[in-house]
Amino acid sequence: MSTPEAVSSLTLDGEIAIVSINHPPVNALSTHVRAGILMRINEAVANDAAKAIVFICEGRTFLAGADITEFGKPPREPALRTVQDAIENSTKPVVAAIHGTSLGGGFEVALCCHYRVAVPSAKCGLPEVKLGLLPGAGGTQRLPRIVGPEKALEMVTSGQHVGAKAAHAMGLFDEIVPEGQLRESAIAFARRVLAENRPLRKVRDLDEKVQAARGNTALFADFRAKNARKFRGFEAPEANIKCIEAAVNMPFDDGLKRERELFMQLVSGVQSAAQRYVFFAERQVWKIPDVPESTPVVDVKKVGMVGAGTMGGGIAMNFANVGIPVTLVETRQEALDRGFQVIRRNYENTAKRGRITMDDVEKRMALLTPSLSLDDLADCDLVIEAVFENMDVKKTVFAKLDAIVKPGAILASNTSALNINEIATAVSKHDGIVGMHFFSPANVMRLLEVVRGDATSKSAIATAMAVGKKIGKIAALSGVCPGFIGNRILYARRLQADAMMLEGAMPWDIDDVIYEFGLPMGPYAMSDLAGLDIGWSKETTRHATVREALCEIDRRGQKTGAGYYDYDEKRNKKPSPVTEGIVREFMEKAGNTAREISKEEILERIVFAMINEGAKILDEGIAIRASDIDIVWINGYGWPVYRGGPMFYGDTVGLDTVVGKLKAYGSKMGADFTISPLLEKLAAEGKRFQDMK
Ligand code: T1G
Repeated sequence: MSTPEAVSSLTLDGEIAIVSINHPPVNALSTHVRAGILMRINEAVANDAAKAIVFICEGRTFLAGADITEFGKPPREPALRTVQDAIENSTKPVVAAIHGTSLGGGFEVALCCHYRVAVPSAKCGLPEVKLGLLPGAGGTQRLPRIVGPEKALEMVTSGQHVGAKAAHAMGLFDEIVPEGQLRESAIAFARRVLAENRPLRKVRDLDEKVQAARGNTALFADFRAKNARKFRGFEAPEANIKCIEAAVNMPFDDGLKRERELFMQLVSGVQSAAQRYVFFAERQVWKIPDVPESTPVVDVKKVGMVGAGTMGGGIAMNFANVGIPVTLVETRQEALDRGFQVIRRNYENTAKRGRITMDDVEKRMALLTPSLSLDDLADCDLVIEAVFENMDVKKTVFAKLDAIVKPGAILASNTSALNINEIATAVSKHDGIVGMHFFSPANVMRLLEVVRGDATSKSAIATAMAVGKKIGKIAALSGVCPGFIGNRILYARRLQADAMMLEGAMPWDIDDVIYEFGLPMGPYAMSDLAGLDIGWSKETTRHATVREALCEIDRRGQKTGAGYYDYDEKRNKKPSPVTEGIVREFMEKAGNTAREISKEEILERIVFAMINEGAKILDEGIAIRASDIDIVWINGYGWPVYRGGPMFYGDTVGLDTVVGKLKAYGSKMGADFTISPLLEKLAAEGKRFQDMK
């Protein structure tokens, strides 16, 4: 445990006092950091030689916020408010010198300084909403007093970081100083403040922008309406909006009280606990116990992509987006042409939305090279295969690649479920084979499952993970099993959904429960979106399932205007009497009499089966840790982050409840259903997945 003296310092440069904090890795406002700041500010104010104060941090960033690890523990003095009051009420001007990312409580401290200067690379923001919180140290009251309520609403509900130039334009930073000259520039700025006899400007006293919006109820109503879909199910965004309303309609100190009250509600709630858990889970997922950070990685300068279809094209875009050239190989010119047309159209659509320029589009397209020959991949450092999901086809491709690629090249399969170990038998050097399972659309979905075969080398694993990070994915390592982590749990979910469909719950009844729980869509709407005919063929279909029956009458999902649902020309879905008839036909074939299935049973049988499958995945060592499973389902399937993921949700419900309910449903869960021994053990011991180390 550190001490206030160890993490803080006070030095004098002539008449300017410099208070500095040094608490790696991000100068989080832990207890002793707060005490250190308070101690040094008070010393500087009491020191007659000091006429002004510069507040600066060492290391990679200015204060990056409250110490998230301290939430949920008893509060310890000094409170952040005390530190802020000492700064804001200082009799000497305090200048914040900002670099790195001044975020959350860190930026709220900066807003209590009288002036703020920053280097061009600096960023600021109030990202508490991403933790299921709100800026609880006056941020919601001070921010709108500088940038106005409209911009404040955007900033606190998105948690976006704002770059120095924009922050300066909005008045959050008073001056941008040269990169690498922060300290001396801030001292010079402080001297100018003294020389020009500038006031001790307190943000809390700036009322003009909030008064101008007073009584403007439309501002908040419109903002709520515009964002209703995005904020669905979340508690924190609405609490943030209420705080900005308080800043507009209440005196400052009353607004602070309102902010505190709403903060305390959030910080003690399940949603914030879930989102803080995910914050750390997103950092844990990169850590592989037996593949240390020192593991050598292949420097991927050129990528080969076998297959330029939906997946191959989407995957290639990820690399072009970060300036890595890709050669895409197809077997037929028209397939290659179509693939490139789709990529270009995707980029042009992004440009139309203003997220990139047309110049970016051309630069990225120029990094993509079409080819009809695998021989063109001879100099690639990484080759990713995304051909038809058939083992023989994949093995044929890998056998050809084996004879072409250079020594040390990594060969990856984008397979969503097939056995990497079997694919590896097609090549001479097995240790370079790894799974890299992207999620569709591959240029959008953040998740990458890296699949470790029995022979996959540590370097291949480390390379795949590093590539994932480079292209902006969140990568989770999986062992080999059908469906790896994500799809294996998806299968468990689908088994329960299909069973209940033949017991009396229509597809839309089941989808509605899953949608209300917080996922973007339920299993049947998801199937319609992806296409019901993945893996289906006219030649082999046997009218054995509702899905086959739908495909047989050309109801293959959204792309044919009908699947489980009927779709209008704008792809709005509605329940289909045709599907209902087919479901009833199969229900009778199964000898079932339709029964009313409660929403609770639908949710529990589906979600508890997912948790149970996750426990098996953990127990078999397919996933390293429970939180990796949660990262997979949040980033690959849209599990609501405010519920932390299926494993965190199991902990929330209580594993004893999960086991008890699964036992109560008994044979309804299916003849092959078994409860995970690990789940039973944890439940019996009153433990949580989070308690496993
Ligand atoms: N508290 C504790 N640990 C933190 C932390 C924090 N605020 N931020 C980062 N870490 C750890 C992180 O777990 C990792 O640890 C290491 O630092 C490097 O982080 C009252 C209530 C600053 C942009 O939300 O966004 O203030 O894995 O890998 O990619 O209103 O960290 O190495 O052991 O992410 O360079 C608000 C959260 C808090 C900022 C740097 N602040 N942090 O990114 O490094 S709530 C935030 C970040 C609050 C007040 C409210 C990022 C970063 P380890 P990293 P990075």
